[in-house]
Amino acid sequence: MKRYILAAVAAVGLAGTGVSAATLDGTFWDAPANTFSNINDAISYATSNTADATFVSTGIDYGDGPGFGIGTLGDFLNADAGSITAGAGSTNFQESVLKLTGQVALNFGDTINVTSDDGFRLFVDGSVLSEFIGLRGPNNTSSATWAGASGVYSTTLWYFEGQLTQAQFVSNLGDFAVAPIPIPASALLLLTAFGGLGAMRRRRKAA
Ligand SMILES: [Ca+2]
Ligand SMILES: [Ca+2]
Repeated sequence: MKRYILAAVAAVGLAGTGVSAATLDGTFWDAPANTFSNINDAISYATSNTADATFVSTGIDYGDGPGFGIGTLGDFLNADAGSITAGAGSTNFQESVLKLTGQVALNFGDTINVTSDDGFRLFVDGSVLSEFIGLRGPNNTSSATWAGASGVYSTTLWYFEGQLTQAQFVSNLGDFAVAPIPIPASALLLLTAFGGLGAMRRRRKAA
């Protein structure tokens, strides 16, 4: 009996170590000039081409430097530049696509803001919550309010930089990010482990 409890506790401990910091996973595609000027074409490009880099997003505060100038992906990502894992492709930021994915804990009435140059599309729980389709200049913000139930949801935030001379991507979405295995899941695992123990004991009695 004691052995099985220890095993259950060990299982919970392992789940605990699997919990990463509350970040979003970033993917980057550099595109040739004049490939897209709206978010639909940008997402199509990304989904049919190999990504050029990945990174870890600790907070979406990108390209907000002097003049919103365009350089490399590293220039754009500011504090997250150190997390970039580049492939063989270019990391030039002019005409490119970013995809951020992860999980967010949202309460009814939470507001998510996205300031972008150029467009973006925000998915929460598989549905579009907010978007800006085309090109626009810096410091333009789209806001959306979460009207669903409070809970933890998957999210994907697409962004593209079009042909224009500036780039910016700022959002509070990262503030809602939660680890892939939140504490309730660990508690569930503990219950499952003890449930399994009960089944084991029942099987033993039957034998
Ligand atoms: Ca490009
Ligand atoms: Ca732009």
